[in-house]
Amino acid sequence: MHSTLQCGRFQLSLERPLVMGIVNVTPDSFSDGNSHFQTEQAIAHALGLVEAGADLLDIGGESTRPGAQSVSVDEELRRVLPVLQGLLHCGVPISIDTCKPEVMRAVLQAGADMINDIAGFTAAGALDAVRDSDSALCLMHMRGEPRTMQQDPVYADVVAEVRDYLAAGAARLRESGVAANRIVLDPGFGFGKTVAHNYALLRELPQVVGTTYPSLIGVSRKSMIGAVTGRPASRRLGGSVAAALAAAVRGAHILRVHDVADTIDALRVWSAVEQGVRA
Ligand code: 7PJ
Repeated sequence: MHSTLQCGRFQLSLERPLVMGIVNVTPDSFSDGNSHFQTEQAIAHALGLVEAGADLLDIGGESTRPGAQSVSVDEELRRVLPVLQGLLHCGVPISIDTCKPEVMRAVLQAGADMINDIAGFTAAGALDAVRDSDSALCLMHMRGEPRTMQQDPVYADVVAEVRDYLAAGAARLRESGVAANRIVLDPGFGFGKTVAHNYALLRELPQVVGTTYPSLIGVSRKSMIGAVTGRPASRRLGGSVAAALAAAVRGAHILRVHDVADTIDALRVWSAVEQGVRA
C-alpha cells in the first residue's frame, strides 16, 4: 500500500487514521427551502468541523438514507457547488458524495479533491468522469439501491462477497487508467446489510478491505449503532465513537463521522495508550 493518498491538491499521509467530517446539504426543517441560507449554514458547519480538527470534509447533496428518493443533477449541483466553492480554501481536501457522472465532472472542474461514490463508480460514464483527474476516489460497496436496499439483504458469506466486490471495483478503476494511490475502499456500512452483516464486516475489516488500498469507514450514528444501544440517532455519540475506534484498531485509514472533536479525542487517547506520551 502507498503511504500517501493522492487527493486532488493534497497528498494525505496515511500513517495515522484521518477523520472526515460529514457535511449534509439536504433540505431540512431549518433551512425551509431557502437555498442561500442552507448554503451559509452548511459552510459554517463545515468550518466548525475543520476547527475541530477534521482532516477532510465530505459534502453530500443527495440523501442516501434507506428509502430516500433520488434528486436531479441540477438540484444536486445547486446544493453542492456553492458549498464546495465556499470551502475550497478552508485548508483541508473536499470530497463530494455523489453517484452521478455529471455531478462528478462539474465538481472536479470546480476543484473538488475527492469523489465519494456509494455506487462504486458503476453508473454509465462514471469512470470517464473521474479518470483524468488527480482526485481520490472512494469506492463503496452497496447491495441494491437506497430506495430498497434494506429489504431483506441476503449473503452466503458477507465478508467474502464485499471483499470480492471491492477488489473487482478497484481492478475496474485501475484498468481505466486510475493510479493505485488514488483509490480508497469502503465496505458500505448500512447499505444493503443487516445489523449482523455490518458487525461481521467491521470485525473482519482487514480481510474485507485487504492490504492493497487504504480504507474508509462510515458508521457514525447509523442504525447498526442504534440496534445495539437502543438509542435514537441524536444519542448515538458513544456508540459511534466506539465503532470508529474499533475500525481504527483494525487499521481503518479514514473515519467518516459527524462528531469530529469526540472522535479525535478517542483517537488521541488510544494513541497515547499505544505509543505513549512525550514527557
Ligand atoms: C457513507 C457514505 C458511508 C461512504 C453515507 C449516512 C449515510 N459514503 N455516505 N461511506 N454513508 N463512503 O452517513 O448515514 O458509509 S450517507
